Amino acid sequence: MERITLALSKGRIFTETLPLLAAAGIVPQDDPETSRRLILETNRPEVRLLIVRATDVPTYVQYGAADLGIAGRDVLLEHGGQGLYQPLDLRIARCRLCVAVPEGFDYGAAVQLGSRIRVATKYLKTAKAHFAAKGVHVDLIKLYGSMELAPLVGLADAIVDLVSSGNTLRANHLVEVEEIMSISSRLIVNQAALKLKRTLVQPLIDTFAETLHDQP
Ligand code: PRT
Ligand code: MG
Repeated sequence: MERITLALSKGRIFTETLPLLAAAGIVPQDDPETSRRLILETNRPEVRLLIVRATDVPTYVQYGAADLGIAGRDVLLEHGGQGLYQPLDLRIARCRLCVAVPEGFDYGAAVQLGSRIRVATKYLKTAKAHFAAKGVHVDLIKLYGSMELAPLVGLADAIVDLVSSGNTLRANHLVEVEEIMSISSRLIVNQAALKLKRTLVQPLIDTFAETLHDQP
């Protein structure tokens, strides 16, 4: 039997993908929040899900360990997208990538003066491209999480991070000073799988597209 494998992360992406899968008649047999299984069977024997870290999804798909995947635009930009076909913006797990600074830090003045600004972020490539395009001098510091802490303890002047409600920034006395881009998650497909498993892959892409089209 020919099978297809979809890689995705647990948490918000899994939760927001469930209705799309349901529209395609796919129901996972386990809940990744409670199960320790990393391979989830579904009600359809030819479809299974891999639960991986959000940043690892493009890698699984690039190398064909998964035929399809769902990943944020933030993650795809850092990965580079090699070997990936990106047919659909699923409009889920939405947020924005922003520059934020401590309350009271005059970002505009620092930029105008041409000062070097220290910026902590997980998104090195995207941040580098953003500041280079604006001609802002920055020293980028790579972190893997909790970027909001960096300005509070003097590690950085600013951060580049994802914001949705803004509660995390507010709780840490940070303010958003620049939106770099809006973010949502995309369906990604291994280019070889698209050709070799077209009879299974294409209908799934089509159903997702129709479901999105029917949403406001
Ligand atoms: O959490 P983990 O370290 O395991 O991995 P991850 O953070 O890469 O995964 P996950 O599941 O948290 O995020 C997966 C994807 O969801 C990201 O790649 C984004 O495309 C998308 N997404 C949407 C978000 C958010 N909204 C979001 N708010 N990812 C992270 N956040 C974080 C943000 O980094 C910040 O710390 O939530 C905090 C801000 O939220 P607010 O509501 O307080 O503004
Ligand atoms: Mg997270």
